[in-house]
Amino acid sequence: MKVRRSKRIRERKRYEEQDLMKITKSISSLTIKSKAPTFKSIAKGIRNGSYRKIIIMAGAGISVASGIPDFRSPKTGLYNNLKKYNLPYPEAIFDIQYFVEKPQPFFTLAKELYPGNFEPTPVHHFFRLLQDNNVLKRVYTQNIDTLERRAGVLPHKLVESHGSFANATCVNCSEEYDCEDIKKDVMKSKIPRCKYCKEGIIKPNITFFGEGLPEKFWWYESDFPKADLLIVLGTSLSVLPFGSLIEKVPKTCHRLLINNVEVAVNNSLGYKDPKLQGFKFNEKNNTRDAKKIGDCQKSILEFIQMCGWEKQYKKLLKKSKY
Ligand code: CNA
Repeated sequence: MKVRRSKRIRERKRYEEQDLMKITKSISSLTIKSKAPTFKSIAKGIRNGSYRKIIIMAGAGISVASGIPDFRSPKTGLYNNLKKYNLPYPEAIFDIQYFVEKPQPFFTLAKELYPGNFEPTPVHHFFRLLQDNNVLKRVYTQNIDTLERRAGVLPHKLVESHGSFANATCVNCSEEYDCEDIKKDVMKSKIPRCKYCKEGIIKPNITFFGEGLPEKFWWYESDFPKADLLIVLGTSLSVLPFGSLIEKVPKTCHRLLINNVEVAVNNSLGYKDPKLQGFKFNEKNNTRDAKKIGDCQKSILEFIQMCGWEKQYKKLLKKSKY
């Protein structure tokens, strides 16, 4: 009798242990289920109003479709096509020391890139759609082509982090000019000179290597901690400090990369600061990073559709006066 009782106790204990194991397993599977967002789930989130403070980080890749080459794309990127400028190193074209001595290569390029020659792309219109739907916190662009403005992104919603062609300044006396004031000279391949001090070169307000970033760039310090979604498009994220801003959003903020190659994955950029870790797309513990690899224009058209903004997009295109 005693033996049977202790056998029953042992069996019950075993069952209890098995139950406990099952519960533990289902809890851990629940943790795994709180997994990362996707391109699709983020679009759905925008559609149902889950994201209301969206920050955009954009780069040269978003303007390639309008005819402006980016920097680093193999074969087509600007850095691979600078032979005609006879530069000591590719970055010299945007180096302030070099510019002051030899401004011609920059102005030859400026003639090609001057605002007015290019139209915004679907990605630029998408920024406008975010703004019109009151979910845009801010667009941070590295681009100098002013296409965000042309798409109707309002000045207070836009941070041109590396400056732009919109205005220009005399490097000698700091007199300010509008881009239209110097356009004639640039188009005639003439170096624009200041009409006040008579000697200074008038340089478009693009941030060159060796110059400080525009005041507005520092808005990121209060913007990024408030974001609930970060969308990064058409950038290699290799220019710092801009590239490091992906780390400035809260840990709970979803981050979506839309680019034709993966960038900044697991500190692939080799940031020296250990806090800069990059995207975690492929890691098991990823709970916030999503990616859509491919042409950003195609991806954004798909995204616009998934957000339920197709009609609005078509209307916007019709209304645009380009
Ligand atoms: P980058 O380093 O050349 O990177 C561009 C990224 O976009 C790369 O990862 C490309 O693979 C990717 N890309 C290119 N085409 C597409 C496409 N169609 N779809 C998806 N992805 C694509 O340029 P960044 O912007 O990262 O570098 C910062 C520099 C570039 C800034 O200082 C800018 O001033 C400068 N820049 C600006 C312009 C412009 O204003 N349009 C043009 C060229 C360079």
